[in-house]
Amino acid sequence: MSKTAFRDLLDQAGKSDLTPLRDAALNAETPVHLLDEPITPVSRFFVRNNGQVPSFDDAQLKNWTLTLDGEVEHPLTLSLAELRSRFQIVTEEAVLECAGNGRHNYSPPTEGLQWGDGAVGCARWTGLRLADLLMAAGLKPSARYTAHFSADPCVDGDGPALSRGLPLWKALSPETLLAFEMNGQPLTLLHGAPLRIVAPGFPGSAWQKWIHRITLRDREHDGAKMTGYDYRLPSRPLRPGEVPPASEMAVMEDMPVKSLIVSPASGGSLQAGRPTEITGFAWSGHVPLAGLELSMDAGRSWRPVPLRPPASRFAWVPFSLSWTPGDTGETTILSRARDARGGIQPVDDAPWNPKGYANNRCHRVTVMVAA
Ligand SMILES: Nc1nc2c(c(=O)[nH]1)N[C@H]1C(S)=C(S)[C@@H](COP(=O)(O)O)O[C@H]1N2
Ligand SMILES: [Mo]
Repeated sequence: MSKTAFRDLLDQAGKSDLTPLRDAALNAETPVHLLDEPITPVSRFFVRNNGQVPSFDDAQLKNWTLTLDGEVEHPLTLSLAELRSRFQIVTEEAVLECAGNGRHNYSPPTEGLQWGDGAVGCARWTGLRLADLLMAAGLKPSARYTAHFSADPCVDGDGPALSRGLPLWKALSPETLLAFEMNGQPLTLLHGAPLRIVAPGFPGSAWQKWIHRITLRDREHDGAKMTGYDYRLPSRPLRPGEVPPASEMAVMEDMPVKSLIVSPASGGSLQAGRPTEITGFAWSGHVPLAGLELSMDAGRSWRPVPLRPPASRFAWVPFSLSWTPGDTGETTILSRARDARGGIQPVDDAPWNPKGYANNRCHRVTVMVAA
């Protein structure tokens, strides 16, 4: 489909603010300066599709079922109404970030969508805990990994676009949900209606949309986009451009500590002597966020910024610092977040990997300070 056809689809979905990427599938990111709310509105939430967006008629949505089978004692098939009534319903805020967010920062460039920095957002997710469903079915001792199935085909129509899964430890973690609502509204089609996985801390690829079947497996799942180099990172540091054998690649199970400056917007202008608010968000995956610093001189000096605890364990944390620019001319502002294990955003290059995942290089905005 052409970029203009994607524009029309985004307009129809109320997502005119998004920037479509050049690709055969519908993929669109948020301009970073529009990520200015603690809960990203659905209208501004990025969209990532590995294949075609499926369509479901009213009867299909009404009769939707989720099947749980494989290494379980009692295979189950439940309607949406049964999923809502039989299990505790929980709501949590969590960041959803595409593994490829920030890929444009890699040098040498890697294959894959050339995302800028806006393939991320934080939403309020409502659904049931995947663990509760697995307990209802009863796990066999052989169960090791979940396998998730959806109806979206590849762009060429040949086979499923994506079938990922979760290691059992994550499937059983309380934050892992089968969600049917985003920001208090039923999921929209582009975000996986009527049912999707929410796997906070894992890359977005693990957040399977349009899910209708979960099979428990006795080994790591090997579905579409689970094997080879897809959504995998090397087990050792690489020289930029080095491609190790696939056997040295491991499934991504975490996202790195990261932050974004939302205001001022890059390319904007400020006035010398007049205080301005520098605002943004910081977050991390399974290792808690521990601190944030800003540099108003391109990384020569840093100022710590106090952070509140997140609203939910995997929500992003807003930051704000009042700054009065002194010198006139072009200035680069950087944000650098740190996690509780000493992980810190690199000022220059993030560790290179063949598919360009998990780029957490410091975000920078360049502004003009006028007299
Ligand atoms: N069925 C299905 N689920 C999917 C995908 C997909 O292509 N098909 N893409 C995944 C990827 S790579 C990401 S980053 C997130 C994006 O979720 P969003 O489109 O709701 O922002 O969905 C994930 N779930
Ligand atoms: Mo993704």
